[in-house]
Amino acid sequence: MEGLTVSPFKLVVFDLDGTLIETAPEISDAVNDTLASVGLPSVSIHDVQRWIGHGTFTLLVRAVASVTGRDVEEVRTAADLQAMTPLFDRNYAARCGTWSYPYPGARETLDVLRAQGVQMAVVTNKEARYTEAILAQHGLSAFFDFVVSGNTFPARKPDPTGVLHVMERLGVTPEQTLFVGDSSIDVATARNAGVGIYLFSHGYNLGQSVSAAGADRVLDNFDQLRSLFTSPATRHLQAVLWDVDGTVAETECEGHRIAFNQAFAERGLDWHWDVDRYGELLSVTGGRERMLFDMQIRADAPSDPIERDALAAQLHQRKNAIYAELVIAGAVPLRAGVLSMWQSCIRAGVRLGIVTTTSRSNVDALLRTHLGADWSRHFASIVCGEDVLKKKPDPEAYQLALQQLCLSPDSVVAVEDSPGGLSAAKAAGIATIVTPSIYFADDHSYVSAMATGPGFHVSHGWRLPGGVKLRLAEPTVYDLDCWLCASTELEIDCECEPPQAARAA
Ligand code: XBP
Ligand code: MG
Repeated sequence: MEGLTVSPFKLVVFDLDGTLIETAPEISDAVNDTLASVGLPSVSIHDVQRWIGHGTFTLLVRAVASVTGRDVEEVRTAADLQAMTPLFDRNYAARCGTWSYPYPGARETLDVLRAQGVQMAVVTNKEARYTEAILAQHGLSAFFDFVVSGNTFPARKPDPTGVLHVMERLGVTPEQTLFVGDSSIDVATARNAGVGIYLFSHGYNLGQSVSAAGADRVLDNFDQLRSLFTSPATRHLQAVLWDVDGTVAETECEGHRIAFNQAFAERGLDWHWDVDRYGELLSVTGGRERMLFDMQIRADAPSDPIERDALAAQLHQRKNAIYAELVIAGAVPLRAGVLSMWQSCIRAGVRLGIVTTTSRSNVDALLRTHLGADWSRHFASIVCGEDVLKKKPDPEAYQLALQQLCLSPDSVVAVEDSPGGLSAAKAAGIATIVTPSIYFADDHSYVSAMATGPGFHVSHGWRLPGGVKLRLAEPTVYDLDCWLCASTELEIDCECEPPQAARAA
């Protein structure tokens, strides 16, 4: 796996309105005070949210154009607008700090970043007199090494001057810098400066959907940002345990099934598992066990149990050899999003484990092919079929992994693809994410999963217990940590009353 060590961000640059502070209510009041004082009708807060982003002067221009039906560019240079500007100034100064508030968790996050030695700045298009007033009103000024406002430099966002200035003064490279904003203007600014960009979905984004703005990530709240900077020692999530077949890769249909059939044919047996029959047989975990189960209905299978066992063992050995050849030839890719989730975990100091009841040789073939000969160094625990007496859905494999990692079940998350895998992890007390594989996609028995989703490469289709839909970008390890914290809280709540999520169902 390449690129596993990434330097942490040394500088975080924040936008202000809609990112750090919810300012729309009082800006809206100040705009309406101004419009009323010249006999114009008021505008809605919804409109004001769409107009925030280019500075307060432009916002006032848009408001006047909207209520008078005049052209925006004409209003911008009109004499009545020039006369209204000092009025707005007075009104906004009076309203500043009345109905605005830092978003939940913002202050705690700034505290964590400061404690981690991360430098911070604000780069906003808001005029300096308002920026300074509002940061001071909410006691946030001291957090920032630099504050760049809309009138600090001749050009404002999306021009990168403000961000580049801060980076230069702090001696920080683009790779070490993260811009956190709420709009496509922030995305353009960050791209122009060559730095990473995360957007909050709680902001305004000129009235457009934030998911289409082209950010590197969409964050739903400050908890998600904070966990980026929280050291592994203080984080809830310590390890993610991965099932292999169906979860890490779709190994069954084009891998194991083909290999079984080839092993049967080589042995001169007229046995063939088609796609549907193999799906039925997957309820039996373990390839050898699966064949023994199927032999019960085969007239040409040996009747003597010892002979039957011996045949199953020989076929299984051959099947695994053929499977390895198929995998090495590239027949079985990793499921989309798995590799980047592994990288995300390793970067965050969250350990990885393999917990499967497939044969060790199969895991080795798959991961050697995709990660290289030294694949095992990325995994702190590797439990395979040979290591346990009872295969999944028995929890033994998960219990063994917890022992090897010296972790309690509440600090790990399992990733599974099937009802049997989910049962195994849950029986070991482990919160489980299910990304159903093709064979188990129609199964609806995942109600006890911590989260269910189509795969780690997609942002849509993720659900929490009770069918609650999640709104996020593609999940990362920080989301897993948040889900784990939330699921622990839900379980505590469960003892007295059903959680909100379950009631909503
Ligand atoms: C995996 C299995 C295995 C594979 C084949 O279950 O059930 O039997 O199908 O591998 P899980 P073997 O994903 O829950 O680990 O032939 O080596 O058993
Ligand atoms: Mg599986």
